[in-house]
Amino acid sequence: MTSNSLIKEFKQSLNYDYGVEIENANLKELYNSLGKVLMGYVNKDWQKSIHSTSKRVGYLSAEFLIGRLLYANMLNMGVIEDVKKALESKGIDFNSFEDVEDAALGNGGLGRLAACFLESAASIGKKVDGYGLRYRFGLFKQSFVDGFQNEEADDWLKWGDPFSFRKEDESVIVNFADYSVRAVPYDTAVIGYNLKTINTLRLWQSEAINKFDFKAFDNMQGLKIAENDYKAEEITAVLYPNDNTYEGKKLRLRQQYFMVSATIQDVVNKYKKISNDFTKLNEYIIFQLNDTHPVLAIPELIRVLTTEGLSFEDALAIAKKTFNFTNHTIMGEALERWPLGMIYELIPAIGEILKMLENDIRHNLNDHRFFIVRDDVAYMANLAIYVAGKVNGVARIHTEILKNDTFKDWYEIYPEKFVNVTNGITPRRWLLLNNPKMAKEITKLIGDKWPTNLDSLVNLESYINNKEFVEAFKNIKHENKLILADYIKKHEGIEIDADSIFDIQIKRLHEYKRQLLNALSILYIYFELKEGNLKDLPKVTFIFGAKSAPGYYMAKAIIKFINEIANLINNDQEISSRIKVVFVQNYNVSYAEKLVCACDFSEQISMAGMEASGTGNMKFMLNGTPTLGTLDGANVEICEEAGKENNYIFGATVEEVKEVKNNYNSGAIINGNLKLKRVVETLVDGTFNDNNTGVLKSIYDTLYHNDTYLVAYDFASYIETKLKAFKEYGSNEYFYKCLKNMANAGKFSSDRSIRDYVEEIWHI
Ligand code: 26Q
Repeated sequence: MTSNSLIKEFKQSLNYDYGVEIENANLKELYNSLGKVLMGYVNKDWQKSIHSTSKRVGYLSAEFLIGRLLYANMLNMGVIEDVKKALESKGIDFNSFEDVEDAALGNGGLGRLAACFLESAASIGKKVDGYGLRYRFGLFKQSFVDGFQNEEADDWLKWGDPFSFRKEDESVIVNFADYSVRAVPYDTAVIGYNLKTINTLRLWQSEAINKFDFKAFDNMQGLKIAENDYKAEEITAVLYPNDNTYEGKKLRLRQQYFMVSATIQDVVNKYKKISNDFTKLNEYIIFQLNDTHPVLAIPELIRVLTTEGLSFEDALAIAKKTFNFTNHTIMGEALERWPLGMIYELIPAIGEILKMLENDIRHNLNDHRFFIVRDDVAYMANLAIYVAGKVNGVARIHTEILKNDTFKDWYEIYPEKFVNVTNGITPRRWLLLNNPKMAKEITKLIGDKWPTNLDSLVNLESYINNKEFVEAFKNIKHENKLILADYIKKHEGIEIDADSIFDIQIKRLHEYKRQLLNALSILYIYFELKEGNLKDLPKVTFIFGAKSAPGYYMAKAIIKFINEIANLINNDQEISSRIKVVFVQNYNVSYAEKLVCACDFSEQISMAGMEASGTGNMKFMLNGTPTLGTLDGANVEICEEAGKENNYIFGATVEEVKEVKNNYNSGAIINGNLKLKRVVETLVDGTFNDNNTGVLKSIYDTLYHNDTYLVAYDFASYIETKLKAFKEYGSNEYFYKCLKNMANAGKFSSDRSIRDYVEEIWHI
């Protein structure tokens, strides 16, 4: 491809699709035509891959948090420079597509992991296809009104979706007891780096079977048609905005079954074209279940195979060779369970199969600790563990907790099933794309192979004390901070100083992630400054980004609290020149790309034992940022790789947490620490205004009487470590830590994760 041929095709596409000249096309038209032209370059290779019959993996996930595809695809196709040149020759700003909405078809970590995994698999040449749901509305758009979270529908398709193709012919029918719907697949190419291979993300959209039923129309039943359309389209209308909490809604169950039934039918239909021996299905495809959300695929496969004439026993034996299961949560209350009554109401055949599975478990294990259905409730994790060949956690400490705690009994009888696969992130999006200047500097020193061989970053070790390299690192980080400051000015209307420390916590809002601990520490620092203490504290900008589930009262309260703190501090003439607080609105993948490369301290402060892995922590590390955090999730392995002494670690360990919880009284800790008490009292002493909602009082009460996540306990060590970190900022020691982290981030490439899955689980 050259920029000349690109321009020619671009013009043609604009002409065919929109009837406009390039000079008069609007942004949406330019975006869609450019996307289609790019697809034109890969479609042939993609078709080849689609029609291959080699063993593949189906990655089943209710979420794929893709973000923006245009730039990532151009990067992996190696055409960024050509496209830039072509656009600029026509006076179009290459960056203008940054206004295009993210595809936010996921909540957070689990959904973003699925997106990184698909990109990695394509980049290392493994056939892994994604199957999920094409939500009409993705994760809500967030804004703040009076400091409270406000949600609006995420109409991502208003920009068009040039990277997907509707495959009408491959539609299937999904049957529920009360009505049936059509599942229409939309395929998106997953383009590997340097076009290594091209895989497919297939997202199912629900539609009415007969869009236009003219008979009904003749009979004056126009309204009925609308109702049918609504009931069908409702299924994939919107992504549930919960993250790490379970919600047992009927529509959610419908979504899950819709997704897995369409996928299983699709795969079985294709398999039947090449073989009629279902006992060898697992030589054609292996399914990876991304948490319990797609676990109904197990009874659905059994159902479909029995309709093909197999016995239940034979079908189950095939399922046992075909499915593997990844767990992403430790919290018991987040584990999915469905009332059998609800299952019977919507999908009675699946209810029957679940009962048969329960009988099977009784027959084989005959132990009350092991069950799939109990008291008329189906336990999805138990089902997954019983049938799956392999069960994996997502970081070493997490897998250990699964084995010794969450699924202890299961581990006892099936020790060989449990394996660890530590999460990873794609270095293409999370260094090459988001931090091009740093990427260029790295390539200058160690060559250009690192994006597909991230372990080779360790070759940077020999430059860690090289003055020139350290200078370059400093300058690039500073430039990235300027860009972020500009962006924040534009989007939040707040001015921040790129010469200040950027201390960043970005992730979903959850009590266990302890944004509250961070907030209290900021208030602590504020009061210290007010009193004339902390004389040599450098200037700091505290940045938050987080969405709360709309129904999560405490999380929303904490958002309000942090916004009130920002208000107080940013408007305090005396203090606002020394510290500032910014809570960015609508934190998403694209915002993350800007924040991750402009950060000085990465806040990873969950209570130990709670964060399964974390992946944001890896993104910061890869961009040369030390972690300020607890020994939780993948932080443990980050410390192992980069050195604990090169990060800022504080707080109770998993063992200490257990110990402390035996006999914990947060009130006593607060009352025993006057500075902590002063900070906590602001929640009730009129310092802040919560518009008489009582949300701040709720936080206060929780801290005193219900401090499940040991905020009070870890407060002192957090403050100590944080202040030490700030003091060290800018020194040689500090930059040494930054570079140590970058040079040792190799393990956290999702290419490595995929290779682990291939070797330990998939064998493709
Ligand atoms: C379940 C039932 C009904 C509605 C929603 C849900 C639901 C949705 C999303 C439950 C959980 C999730 C998401 C969980 C998640 O993102 N977990 C994170 O997974 C990451 C990738 O493995 C880890 O790095 C994080 O530690 C973990 O919190």
